[in-house]
Amino acid sequence: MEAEPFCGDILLQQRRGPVIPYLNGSFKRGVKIEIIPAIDILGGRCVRLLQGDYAQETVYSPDPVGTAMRWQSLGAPRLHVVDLDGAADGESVNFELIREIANSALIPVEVGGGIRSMDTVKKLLTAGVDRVILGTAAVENPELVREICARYADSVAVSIDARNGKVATRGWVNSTEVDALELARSMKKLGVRRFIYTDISRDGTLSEPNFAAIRDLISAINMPVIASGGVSSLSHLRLLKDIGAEGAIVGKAIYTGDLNLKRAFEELS
Ligand code: AMZ
Repeated sequence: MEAEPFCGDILLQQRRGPVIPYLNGSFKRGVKIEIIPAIDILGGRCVRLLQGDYAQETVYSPDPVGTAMRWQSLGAPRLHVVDLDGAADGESVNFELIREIANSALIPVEVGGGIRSMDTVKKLLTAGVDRVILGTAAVENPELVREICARYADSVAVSIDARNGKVATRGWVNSTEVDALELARSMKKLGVRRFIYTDISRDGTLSEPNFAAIRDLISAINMPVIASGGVSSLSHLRLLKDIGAEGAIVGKAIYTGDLNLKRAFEELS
């Protein structure tokens, strides 16, 4: 069935940032990598959690919009914004802040956390968000993912958030027995064209990414994969590029200064 027209679609097309077509050859796997600063919002502030644990929060700024502008001014090609309240509550909680970031930024903004309905997807895309990230919905409501992709496939990424290879949902508080690779394969069949893989046990630890899991995912699905969790040095970014990740999300390391973001953009973007 053909999707009915949506008046925000034209607006979206205009706002959408540079496209990196992956499978038609203009994005060359292993040649470059999109380095994407993360802005995690909890209670209106910019925070980092340790391994996604809401009880282990470090506040880095009271001003997520200012933080977004800072990463943009250093040369970020895209921003990764997570509504942590939203992920826990199942709805977009920090919507006004996200709208402000999307409207202030000149670069594309991807957003995850609490996106569990078509209405929320429309609201975010209409507010200027470039890409919506679906996590819990992929496990709990695959039919919704299919419907969203039927309409907005280029503006969707599914987040595979895994602990020991099994997917966690609802702010990562809920552990499931769903296998990460199986979920990715089934989402690809539903029309998902891009994935974000987060290794929860690495997230916020400044350790290193789970290279093996990322490589396995890329070879299992042969689709763009953005790596997340533990990315904290230039050598991690180089290796992720070499194994064919389309992008890498950098979080704690850019807030602590462990990773020199400007240099990373210059060398690898
Ligand atoms: O840190 C966490 N506890 C956390 C987190 N960063 N919980 C969820 N998320 C992110 C996922 C994805 O980007 O990595 O939120 C998004 C998924 O949200 P949802 O509501 O779709 O499961």
